[in-house]
Formats: sequence, C-alpha cells, structure tokens
Amino acid sequence: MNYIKRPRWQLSEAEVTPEHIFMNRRNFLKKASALTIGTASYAYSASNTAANAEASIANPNQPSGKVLTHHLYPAQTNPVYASAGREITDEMVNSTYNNFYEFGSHKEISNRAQSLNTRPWTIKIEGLVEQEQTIAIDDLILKMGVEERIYRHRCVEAWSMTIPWSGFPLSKLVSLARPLSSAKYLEFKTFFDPKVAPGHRQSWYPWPYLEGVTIEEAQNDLGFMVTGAYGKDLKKQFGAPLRLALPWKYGFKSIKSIVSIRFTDKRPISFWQQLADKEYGFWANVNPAVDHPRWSQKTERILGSNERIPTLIYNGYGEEVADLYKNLQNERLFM
Ligand SMILES: Nc1nc2c(c(=O)[nH]1)N[C@H]1C(S)=C(S)[C@@H](COP(=O)(O)O)O[C@H]1N2
Ligand SMILES: [Mo]
Repeated sequence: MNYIKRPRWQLSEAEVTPEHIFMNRRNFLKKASALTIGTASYAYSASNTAANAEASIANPNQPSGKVLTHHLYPAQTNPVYASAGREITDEMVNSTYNNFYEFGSHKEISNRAQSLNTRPWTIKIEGLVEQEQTIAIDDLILKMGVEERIYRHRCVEAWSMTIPWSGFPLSKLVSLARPLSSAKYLEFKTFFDPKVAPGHRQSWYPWPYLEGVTIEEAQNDLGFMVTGAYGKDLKKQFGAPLRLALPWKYGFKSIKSIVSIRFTDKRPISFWQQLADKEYGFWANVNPAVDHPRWSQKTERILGSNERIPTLIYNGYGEEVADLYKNLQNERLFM
C-alpha cells in the first residue's frame, strides 16, 4: 500500500490507479493531446459536453423520469486530480458501508436507499442571487459537463476511503447562480420525504439534513458537485443524484441528495451542529491535532483494509485550502 510518502503530484498515476482505469486514461490522454496543444491547454471536454447538452435537452422537466445523462460516464479524468496518493477503495466496499441517516443510523443502508426516486428531480438555486432558478438535474449536469477526480474522504468517525468521483466543480455552480455581493454563504439542503426515508420519521433529528460553506470555500477549485462514481452515474446510497465532496473537511460536510442551494448572508447551522454543537461545528476541517470530544483524530482506518494511517491536516489538501483560513484563527476551524 502506497500511503503518501511523497506529495500527490510526485506520484505516478500507475502507483495509485487500478490498471484498467490507468490504461483507459492513457488512451484518453493520447487522444486528448492529439487535440490540444500540450497539457497546459488541456481543455476539458466541457465544450464537447455543452454541445451534446443543447442537443439532448428534450424537456427541461423530465416528466419521463428517465436518467438522461448515462452517456456522460465514464468521464475524462482531470489530470490535476488523477491521483489521491492512495489506493482507490473497492467499489463494493464503498457501496455497502455508508452514512446516510435518512435511511438509518448505521452503515448498512444501501438496500433501503434504493427506494429513493432520483428522477424527476430538481435543484433550486435561491436566496441572494440575481435570479432564483429551478433546474432539472439532467439539465444541470448537461450544462455543467462532467469530469472525474480521485479524492480522499475522511469521516469524522476516523475511517477513510479514496473514491473516483465524477461531477463538476462547485465553483462552476456558483458562477451559474450569479450571487449578489451580499451573499456570504451557501446553504445546501437534502430532500425531505418521510414516506421514502424511514429516518425522516424519527422526529428527534433536525431534518432536513443541511450543510453550508462560505462563498470563498465554494470558489476554491477543490469543492466538487458529485453526479457519479466509479465511472458510472451516482448510486443512491452515495447521495444520488447530486451530492457534495469537500475532501479537506470531515465527511459530514459532504451532503447527499441535494434539492436546494441557498445563497445567504447568515452562517448556516448544519444538521450535526443542531444536534451536537459541542462536537460538530461549521468549519469541520480535518486536523489530527484536534481530537473529537469522544475520540482521537490522530489516525484513520482505511476502509477495506486492516491498515491504520496517520491523519493529515486538511486531509492532505493544505496546499490547496490553507490560505482560506489564514485570517480565521479565532474560529473553531477543526471541529
Ligand atoms: N443527507 C445526508 N448527507 C450525508 C450524510 C447523511 O447522513 N445524510 N452523512 C454524511 C457523512 S457523516 C459522511 S461520512 C458521508 C458518507 O458518504 P458515503 O456514504 O458516500 O461514504 O456523507 C455525508 N453526507
Ligand atoms: Mo461521516
């Protein structure tokens, strides 16, 4: 196992990527470099997918209930995030060990989560924006295009995985939303449907699941709106049809099955913060030096292996995100 001894950018893809993906990527990069001039101008297929998009938006409200975006996967890998310096977690392991409290407060929710109907599905963009909008999920995906990124995922419970997500940068969604200058935060909300989600009938939880980030965090390149994983569109237990991935923060920030994104001037109070403010805060950046009140955060268990490894500050993404926090020393940044 190849736990990060060198920074991510010094590892070769082959060291961290399963062979078949590696080979596909090689082929893809060959094709890509035939089309573009060098890697610096590696222009994502965004224009490509945008062209497809215009052609395939048949009905913006998708009354058919069909997924109209299967054809976008597997997506091209963004070379900047082609490796997370760790082995990718086995898909079966990942698909059968999930936190999704809407379907139960344990990890074996994958069967139950299949009752979630993810089409038709709309996303609301609301609050402090030039114009509020409601977008059908596949229209949004086609408009944004998709790419693949390999990210680490560190749960506050001290286990971790490495996942090949597909999706689009959160920053791109911020641009689409055209926020007003008064907008300081994004507040994300999960669906609420007690008929479908047994957890929603447990009234002691502050449903719907809610999370937030600052607009600066949302504009950082690492924030990712996930629409697929392992080269396919997103499984329900992963938070289909749209979830967040913020790999430098504890996993609970990566909210699943999003129905609305509100731009606001008030700091959102997340689901977990409402439940236990002494244990979970707004920032929730990974830091091995700051223990959870009930356990240590120094190490993490790699899911699907017997290995325990040291946890890294910002989950190893400090280079990308540390600057966001340099003037916030008085905040509870690490819980
Ligand atoms: N709506 C919703 N989003 C959620 C959760 C949840 O219970 N409900 N759990 C969070 C937690 S604690 C983690 S670790 C990740 C788990 O994602 P995974 O099941 O894909 O590993 O989802 C996060 N997003
Ligand atoms: Mo978590």
